[in-house]
Amino acid sequence: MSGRVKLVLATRNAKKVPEMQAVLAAAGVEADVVGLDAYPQAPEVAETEPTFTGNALLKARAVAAHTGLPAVADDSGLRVDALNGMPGVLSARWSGRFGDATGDKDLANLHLVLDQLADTPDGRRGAEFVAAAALVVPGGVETAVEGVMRGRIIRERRGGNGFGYDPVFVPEGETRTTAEMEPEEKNAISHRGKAFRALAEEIRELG
Ligand code: ITT
Repeated sequence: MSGRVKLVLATRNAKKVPEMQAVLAAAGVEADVVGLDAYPQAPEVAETEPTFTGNALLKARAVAAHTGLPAVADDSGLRVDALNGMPGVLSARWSGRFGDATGDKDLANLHLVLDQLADTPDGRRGAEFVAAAALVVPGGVETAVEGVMRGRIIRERRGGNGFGYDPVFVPEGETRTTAEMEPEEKNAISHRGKAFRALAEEIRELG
């Protein structure tokens, strides 16, 4: 088959739609990607699974069923070696109700991790961002892939780009945090960039 693919990206995070479009375009895949803004009635899916892949599949299945279109969903987070892989799937809500009350949950999450690592020496501050991306075709295949970006957690925030834990994460082989990089630079090495690129080949097949 050949032609333009129409896809729904199961997110209300407006930044992810152009990111996915850019990855697909760079891979030479012609696709129209729309976010959930185009489907206000789409169900809210709780991320109840213990793995990133499980949660990405839950979201993609629900959106494929609702829209009747191929759906892509991602789930991502930070795994810190010295915290036995936490916050992991709990990354977005690590600081719990305290984080809600501060008005800047991302900042509260980041400071909690910094405090937890306060006594961890520089040589043991390894961490990785992980992203799972799932593609579900109604009545058809389900595919899930994972992307990882290794790095370390520094002691103070640096940089104003990105979101979440970016200001304290320095990728392997870099001196800058991911918050000090341009979006294209980060996409080229990031967990989500890798996962979306891996899925691009599957999406090409739908055309
Ligand atoms: P949707 O679920 O609506 O797509 P979200 O922003 O909540 O949007 P995730 O569940 O995928 O996205 O992200 C979980 C958390 O992991 C996020 O809140 C961040 O704290 C962290 N995280 C994931 N990717 C990150 C990145 O590239 N840079 C910094 N933090 C990241």
